[in-house]
Amino acid sequence: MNVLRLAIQKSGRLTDESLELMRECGIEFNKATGKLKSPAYNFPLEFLFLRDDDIPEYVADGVADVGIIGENVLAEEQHKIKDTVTIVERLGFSRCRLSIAVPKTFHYDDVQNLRGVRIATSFPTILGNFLREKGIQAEIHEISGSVEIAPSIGLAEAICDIVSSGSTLLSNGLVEVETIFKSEAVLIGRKLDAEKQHVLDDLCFRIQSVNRAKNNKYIILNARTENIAAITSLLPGIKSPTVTPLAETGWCAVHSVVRENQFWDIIEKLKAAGAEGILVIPIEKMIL
Ligand code: PRT
Ligand code: ZN
Repeated sequence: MNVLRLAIQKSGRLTDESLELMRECGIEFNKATGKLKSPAYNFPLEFLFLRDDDIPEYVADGVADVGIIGENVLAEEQHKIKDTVTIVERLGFSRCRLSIAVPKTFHYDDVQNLRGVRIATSFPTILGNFLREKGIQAEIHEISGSVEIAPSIGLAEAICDIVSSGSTLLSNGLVEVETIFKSEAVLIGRKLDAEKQHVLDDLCFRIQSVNRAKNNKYIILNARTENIAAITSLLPGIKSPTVTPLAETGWCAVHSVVRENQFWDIIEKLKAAGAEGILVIPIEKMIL
C-alpha cells in the first residue's frame, strides 16, 4: 500500500488541532518530541513535522503529498508554487484575519490614507496584491515577527498582521482599519497517483464526517400530539424528523439533527411551539 505523507506544523498554533483532527478520524500514532517523521499505526499515512511556511513548497516539490496550514500561508507562498498546490478541504479551525492597523493617532478615513506610508508585515505578497488592487503606492517593510511593535519603535507608520481576538492590537495602541484576507486551517494537496489519491479520498471522507458532526447537534424532545406538526416544520433534520409515541397517550418524542449555528434560534421557536424536556446531544460522526 502506498503511504500518504501528511505535513503538519511542527510546533505552533496549528499543531494540536491538526493532530486532534487526525485522532478524531480514528488515526493512531505517537508524536515523539523532536522527531521529524512518525508513521500512523492503523492507516496508510506518515506524518512529517515541518515549519508551516515551508509546507506549501514541500507539497509542490513532492516531499509531502498533502499538508495542513493556514490559508494565509498558502496565499503568501502562492507565487512559489504556482497552481501545483490547491485546497483539498477546509478544516474550520484556527480562524483569523489579516488586517491593516494604524496607531490611534493616525488619521484614517479610507485606504487612500495609506499612500506613501510604510507598512510593516510578514505577509508582503498578500499585502502587495491588496495595495495593487486598490491602486495604492505604499512602502512594504517585511519583518518576520513582532510586527505590532513596528510603529512604536519608528520602523513603520502602519502594520499588516494576523488578528484573532484583537487584544494584541489593543494592547499596542493600534486600530484595525482594513481586513484584507480571511483565513482558516486548510488541507492542501497536489496531483497524486491513483493509489495515493484513494488514501486521500478516504482521509477526506473521515474529515468531512468529523466536521459535519461538530457542526450539528442531535436533539430529542417531547410534545403533545397536536403540536407535532408545528414542531416538525421547524426541524429539517437530515431527511425528516423521527416521531415516536410515548407510553403516555397524547404525547410523542421527536428526534432530529439541527445545525449548530441555527441551534439557539430553533430552540426558542420549539419551546414556543410546545416542546418540553429538550435534550441536546453532541454527535461523534455524521455520515450522509
Ligand atoms: O514556527 P512556524 O513558522 O511553524 O509558525 P509561525 O510562528 O509562523 O505560526 P503560528 O504558529 O503563530 O501560526 C500558525 C497559523 O495560525 C497562522 O498562519 C494563522 O493561519 C493561524 N492563526 C490563527 C494565527 C492566529 N490565529 C494568531 N492570533 N497566527 C498568529 N496569530 C498571532 C498574530 O500574529 C498576532 O501576533 O496572534 C497575535 C494576534 O492575536 P490576537 O488574538 O491578540 O488578535
Ligand atoms: Zn511560520
